[in-house]
Amino acid sequence: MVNEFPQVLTIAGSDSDGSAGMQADLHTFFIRKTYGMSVLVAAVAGNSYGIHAVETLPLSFISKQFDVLASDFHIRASKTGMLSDADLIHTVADAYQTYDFGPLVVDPVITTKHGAQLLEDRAFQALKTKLLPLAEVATPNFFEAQLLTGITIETEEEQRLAAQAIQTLGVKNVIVKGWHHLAAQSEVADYVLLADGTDFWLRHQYFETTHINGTGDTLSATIAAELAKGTDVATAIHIAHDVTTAAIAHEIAVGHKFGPINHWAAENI
Ligand code: PXL
Repeated sequence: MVNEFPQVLTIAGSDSDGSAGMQADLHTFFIRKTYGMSVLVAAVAGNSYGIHAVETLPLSFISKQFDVLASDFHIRASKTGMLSDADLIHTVADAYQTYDFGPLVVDPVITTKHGAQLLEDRAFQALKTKLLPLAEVATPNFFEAQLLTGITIETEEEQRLAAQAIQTLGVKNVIVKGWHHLAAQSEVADYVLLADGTDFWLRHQYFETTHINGTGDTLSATIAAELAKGTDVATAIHIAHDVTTAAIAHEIAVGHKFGPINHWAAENI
């Protein structure tokens, strides 16, 4: 009876406005009927206008959170979010190799949704060489996939090549998220390459909205939640795509500028 309920972990930063990071992950774990736990690595002072300050937690405290969770719970899958410096990434990768926290979903948060780079170079290298090789699934956006591979993505063929190149970093399954400019603004095509070499495209309508905070967090958190329940990777990715699309399609009015997506809209998927 102990620890039977599916437990899932986010290793992430807190975003004070609730729209992204750890909060978006926990909203997602809740609607996927999993029990969410969290290792807090940083906190941002954010609102719908942007991020105004960032603090990172002491590494010893981050390690302590891993230790106490491992001593009590059966975490069946995990995900990482914003890990903005190299020491942080090393601490997380070490803990992940020490304990069994299930398959790891890495959301390689390198850029904002609009392509601005968030990571300094040492952190970028640590992400590539330490964290991504541990990933069961990685979920780079269009910009992150280009930075990780050096491939300029202007066609679906180049998107496919980028996914293959990311697999060579040691990632088992990859989803390279599309960018609406590639498809004349009307649709977005995400490319999925599985560990066994099979692949598929997931396409959805492009929604013209300013309420997209937490989109990447929600996609990767849904995959982690589903893996924690024992769902196979391909099905988990399909569900994550449907959840994220539904949450973008039904806007809620929170904040003055860039608002959150709507997790309740995805509750019945
Ligand atoms: O959505 C990316 C993200 C992840 N983690 C934190 C964030 C954001 C975006 O604002 O604030 C803490």
